[in-house]
Amino acid sequence: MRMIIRGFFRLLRLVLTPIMLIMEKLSTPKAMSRSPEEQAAVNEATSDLALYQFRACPFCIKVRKEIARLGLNIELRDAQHDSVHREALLAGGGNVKVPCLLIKDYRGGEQWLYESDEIKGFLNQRFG
Ligand SMILES: N[C@@H](CCC(=O)N[C@@H](CS)C(=O)NCC(=O)O)C(=O)O
Repeated sequence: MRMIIRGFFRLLRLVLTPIMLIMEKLSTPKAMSRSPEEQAAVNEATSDLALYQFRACPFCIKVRKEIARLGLNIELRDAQHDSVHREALLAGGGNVKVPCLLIKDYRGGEQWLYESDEIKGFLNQRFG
């Protein structure tokens, strides 16, 4: 019975994942425009950020769309299939829950920000 249930959910994921990714592609907004100098400064600032995420997680999609809207180059780290990123998220953030934004500061400190709305709020405040 457990095998059937697991198989059902695997099948559901197989069907839903491409649909969600197509929907994401179709509904991702255009990036806001900046001067080359402004964009260079933003790129420099976002080099200290990384988003731990799953490809087909709706909360991650929400954050990725905001990242696209704000025109940010933030490294995306797959915490679902990449065991190194998964372990790093667990060790640093304390929980394998996504999305989670890793924010590094110039002194080498780290903040692990969970919750899609919190992440969106942070990105908007800093780059919006
Ligand atoms: N309220 C959270 C929900 C995040 C969430 O439920 N993420 C799922 C993936 S879609 C997850 O990480 N589940 C693993 C877990 O909770 O252990 C948000 O808005 O970020």
